Amino acid sequence: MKLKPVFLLTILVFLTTVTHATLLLHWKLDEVSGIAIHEEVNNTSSVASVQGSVTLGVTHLAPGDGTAIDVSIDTPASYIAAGSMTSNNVYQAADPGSHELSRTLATEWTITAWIKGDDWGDRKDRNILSEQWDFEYGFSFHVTKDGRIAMDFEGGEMPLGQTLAVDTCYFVAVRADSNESFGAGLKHSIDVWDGSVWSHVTGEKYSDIKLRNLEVGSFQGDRQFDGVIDDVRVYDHVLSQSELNTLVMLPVRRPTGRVSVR
Ligand SMILES: [Ca+2]
Ligand SMILES: [Ca+2]
Repeated sequence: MKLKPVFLLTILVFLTTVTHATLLLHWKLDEVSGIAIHEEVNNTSSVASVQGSVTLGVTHLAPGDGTAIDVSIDTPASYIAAGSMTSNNVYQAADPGSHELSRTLATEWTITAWIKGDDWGDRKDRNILSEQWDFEYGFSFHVTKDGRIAMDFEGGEMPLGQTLAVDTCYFVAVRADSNESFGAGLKHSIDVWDGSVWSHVTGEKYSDIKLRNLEVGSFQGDRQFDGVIDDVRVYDHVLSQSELNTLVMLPVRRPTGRVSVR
């Protein structure tokens, strides 16, 4: 059979335009003891570490097996010191020294996590993932004191996302794309899955982020999350809606007994 040139061209265009989001950092938070937290992509348990009184091994929020962590606002601050990624993609515990030596996610990126809050009712934000904040860099992905999901930058803030209830499991994501993939002028989307329905809030704000001195569950040892956090991910691309759907789908138990993801 001879393939028509137009068909071959279609295949070529397809292969060159389809890019998959690369998962850069992934903390499953499945530890049940100890102080080392495994980072899946770089396959290391030597970088991220428990600070303060984090409770390990609580019931997972993300689909599948494993566990999650419970962080609190108690003193001393409880969170995961989640390390840095340098510009040459080395994942390390130590501060790379300056923001210029840190990996920059420019043009597009995605952060995702599963959360279940005990309480929002305080004057401070409840951080899910943050980057060290100094000079012109830093970010804080958090829930505000009135229960709204937010992404805050040095020098800017994306408009607030959906209001979340306490004691309720949510998958939350912030996707950013300076190329306006969410519509004309729209450079970010804050996404919430409540177990049955997606909510999306899109807006114009965009900022590059750096992967320096990341913290899961707090912001510079303060503004801690109060509740359960599970399966935190950082991608170097914008996830599509179908990729988000895949992340929130429950595993299907096949007749063979094997578990797979739909
Ligand atoms: Ca987990
Ligand atoms: Ca608590």
